[in-house]
This record gives sequence, structure tokens and C-alpha cells, in this order.
Amino acid sequence: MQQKLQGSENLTQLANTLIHLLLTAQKDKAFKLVLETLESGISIKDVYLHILQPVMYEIGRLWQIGKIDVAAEHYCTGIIQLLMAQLYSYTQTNERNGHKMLGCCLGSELHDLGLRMVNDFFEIEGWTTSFYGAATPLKDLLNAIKRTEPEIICISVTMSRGVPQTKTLIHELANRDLSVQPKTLVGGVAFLINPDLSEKVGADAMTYNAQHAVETAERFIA
Ligand code: B12
Repeated sequence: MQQKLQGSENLTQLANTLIHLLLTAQKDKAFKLVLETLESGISIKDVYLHILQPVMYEIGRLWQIGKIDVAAEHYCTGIIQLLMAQLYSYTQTNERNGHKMLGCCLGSELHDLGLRMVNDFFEIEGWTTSFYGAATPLKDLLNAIKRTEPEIICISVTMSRGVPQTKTLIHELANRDLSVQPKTLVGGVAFLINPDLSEKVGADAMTYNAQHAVETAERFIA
């Protein structure tokens, strides 16, 4: 990287460059761009929220308006997932704080990249997280919650058909005799487009992005 990149304009510029590299199948350059961005001093959180997240939203928009096909979307998603896996070591920055969070997607929900980002933000702040991604069955999740005793449960919902199961999970948790009674946070596109739903499912809070999610959780355990 020739000069240290800073400021939101540069982040937008980097996001645009990354989209171009992905859509022209230049995987190696895409990796190099993101790793050099981190090396230039831009934080992992900024890379996630101001580069990778907008890139995925733009990929979705391009798919929706028919400018790219499903194969191109899958290619881009695959590379972003690989990148995030590679960035995991950058999330282990703070000492563990002794708190536990469990993140999940229920039922037929396949969108788990946003949840991965949420889990990673908790890891950055020192939490120990468990990730139960795409389409985890409700009863198995209840077993996992009993096993891992998290203080916070993050439920990610993109497709609105996942809302009833979210309500069921929250209701089940409230009626179980758990040694740790967890607080529930909800988020994802289904709640972004209809924030009132969070109250209807009985969640303790809904937040807009991964940073707000960890800040809200920290208020709950304070
Ligand atoms: C990648 C992708 C897929 C991938 C998912 C891969 C994966 N492992 O995640 C695949 C190919 C599987 C997929 C499938 C489908 N998809 Co899709 N997909 C996308 C796309 C392009 C990107 C999603 C993403 O990664 N976003 C980036 C992340 C970082 O953002 P995020 O999820 O919003 O997460 C952030 C916040 O919301 C928040 N957050 C998220 N979860 C949580 C949880 C908690 C507790 C908290 C507090 C916060 C929080 O924090 C995150 C980080 O800041 C979106 C476009 C978009 N606008 O999102 C479409 C999109 C979500 N998909 C869409 C559709 C329609 C589909 C399909 C129905 C397509 C089809 N015809 O088959 C299927 C449905 C599959 C299913 N059963 O779930 C629509 C959804 C419209 C809607 N909800 O009404 C979108 C919006 C595309 C569009 N523009 O129309 N998709």
C-alpha cells in the first residue's frame, strides 16, 4: 500500500475496488487488497463494517437488478467468507473477558455471514463465542444453549419466514429452568426492514450492526 489510507472516503474507494476485483474474478488481488488495508492501520472492525458489509450489500443489489447472476454472487460470497476466515486471527486482540455469547440462525435461514461478523466483533471485545450458523434446528439449539450457558444469544434473521421460530425460541428460553437466563438480541435484514418485529418476538433488543450488537450486550452484563 503506497500510502496510509484513512477516512470513510478511502474505505468506500477500497470497497469499490474490492467489488471490481471480485466481479472480475481476481481473487488473489482481492486478498492482497484486504490484507494490505489491515497492515496500513485500518482496524479489523472498519474493514468488516465499511468494506466487507457494503460489498455484500452491493453484490445483493446487483443480483436483485439482474446485473450479475447467481454464479457471480456465489463466487463473491465464497471469497468474502474465505477472507473472513483468514481474518479470524485479527479478532483475538483482547484478553478473554469471561463472558459467553452464542450466535445462531434458525430453521431454513441460510444467511449466516452477518452473524459470523457479529460473533467476530464479540471475539474482538474478549468474549468467548459459539457460532451456530445456517439452518440450525430449534431443538438442537436449545440443547446447545443448555450445554454452553451463554449470557447473550444473538439470533440472526434475514428471511422474514424465520420470525415465528425466533419467537418460539425466545418463548422456550423464558420458560426453561436454565442456570444462566440469557438475554436475547435479534438482528439481520428481516429486522432492519421491520424493526417493530423485535418487540413482537419478545427479544431484549434489536441492533443494526455488529458494533451496536456488542455494545448492547455489554450494557446488559454491566
Ligand atoms: C450472500 C447472500 C446469500 C447467500 C448467503 C450465504 C451465507 N452463508 O450467508 C445465499 C446464496 C445462500 C443466499 C440465498 C438466498 N437469498 Co440472499 N443474499 C445474500 C446477500 C447478497 C448478502 C448477505 C450478506 O452477507 N450481507 C452482509 C452482512 C454482513 O450483512 P447483514 O446480514 O445485514 O448483517 C449485519 C447486520 O444486519 C447485523 N446483524 C446480522 N445478524 C444479526 C444478529 C444479531 C443478533 C444482531 C444484533 C445483529 C445482526 O450485523 C451484521 C454485521 O454488521 C444479500 C444482500 C443483502 N443486502 O444483504 C442477499 C439477500 C439477503 N438474499 C435475498 C434472497 C431473496 C435470497 C433467496 C430467497 C434467493 C433465492 N431465490 O433462492 C435465498 C434464501 C436462502 C435462505 N433460505 O435463507 C434477499 C432477501 C430479501 C428479503 N429478506 O426480503 C437479499 C436482501 C438480496 C436482495 N437484494 O434481494 N443469499
